[in-house]
Amino acid sequence: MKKLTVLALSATLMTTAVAAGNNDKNIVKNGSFEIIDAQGKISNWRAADWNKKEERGIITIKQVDDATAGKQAAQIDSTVGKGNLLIFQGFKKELGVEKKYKVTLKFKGPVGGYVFTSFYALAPKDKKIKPQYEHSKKLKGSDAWQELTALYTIKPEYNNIKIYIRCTKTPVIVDDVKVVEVTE
Ligand SMILES: [Ca+2]
Repeated sequence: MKKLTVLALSATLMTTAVAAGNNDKNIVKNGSFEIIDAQGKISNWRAADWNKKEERGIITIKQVDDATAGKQAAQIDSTVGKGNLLIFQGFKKELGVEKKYKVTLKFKGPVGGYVFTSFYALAPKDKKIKPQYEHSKKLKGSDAWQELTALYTIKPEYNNIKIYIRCTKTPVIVDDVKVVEVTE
């Protein structure tokens, strides 16, 4: 088991590509948290919080053996102990078409807190369009694994999407994150 730390909001912007036409394809990379990069960090995911700026601390995403898919899951925690953290990654969507996405993930904990997801979609910068920001329902954490599912419809004018997996309290364990395009 490797432990690693990620400085809040120290992430560099990731560029990811989306394969079109296959609605079984998981758009999220490393959604099972099995892959570790050369720096010893969980690949493809970054962490942030939405507390006041002065309360930001070190957010940890560590691999743990308690998994629902594969061998490892991600445990999200923070040195400031306040919760309200998120892990995220980005992907691209074609401009000019509406797209629907289904999110599924498994989570355990946080007792006394909630887990939910958000989609934060941006338009090309030169258009100055307000972001589309959508949230799933909030599910109460417990000691048992639970599944969260959510559907998002992203409008044609947006092409740069981030998926946020959020918790209001820590620690929480997450595994088996999938985002697929719903083509109906
Ligand atoms: Ca896993």
